[in-house]
Amino acid sequence: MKTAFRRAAVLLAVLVPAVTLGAVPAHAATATLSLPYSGCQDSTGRNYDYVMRVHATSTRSYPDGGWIVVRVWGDDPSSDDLLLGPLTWSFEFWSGGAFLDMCVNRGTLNEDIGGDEIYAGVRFFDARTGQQAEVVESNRIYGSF
Ligand SMILES: [Ca+2]
Ligand SMILES: [Ca+2]
Repeated sequence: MKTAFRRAAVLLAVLVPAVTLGAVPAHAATATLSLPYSGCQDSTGRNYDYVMRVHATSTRSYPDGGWIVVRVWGDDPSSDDLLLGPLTWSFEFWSGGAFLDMCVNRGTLNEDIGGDEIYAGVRFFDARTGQQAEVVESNRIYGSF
């Protein structure tokens, strides 16, 4: 199951330029988690319930490229549950932002009886150093999956 999700996510990855906002402080990464669409089909034709999207931005420069690692978590009082990932997207150049799309099922997001609290942890790695350069936590999605 995890392997299937991972493959879907990697194949659906798209890197597109995002508008750079003047108000964003230098070197501050952001991550916005959303469920923009119902229904998602991976490259093998398998169907899922949702497209889950991370809009990641950073004003840091990555002259040699890098990669982004995403983990989707269910927020809990004691310890958070890893629901999906780690998923990795590589980029050769960085233009300020990227939309990272994944196919997910309701069952993956149903981390609690009743309401669920979903967020993404996003880590940026710089290919020049091979080291983690930035880390950011997304907003929460509250729902009953
Ligand atoms: Ca929870
Ligand atoms: Ca639930």
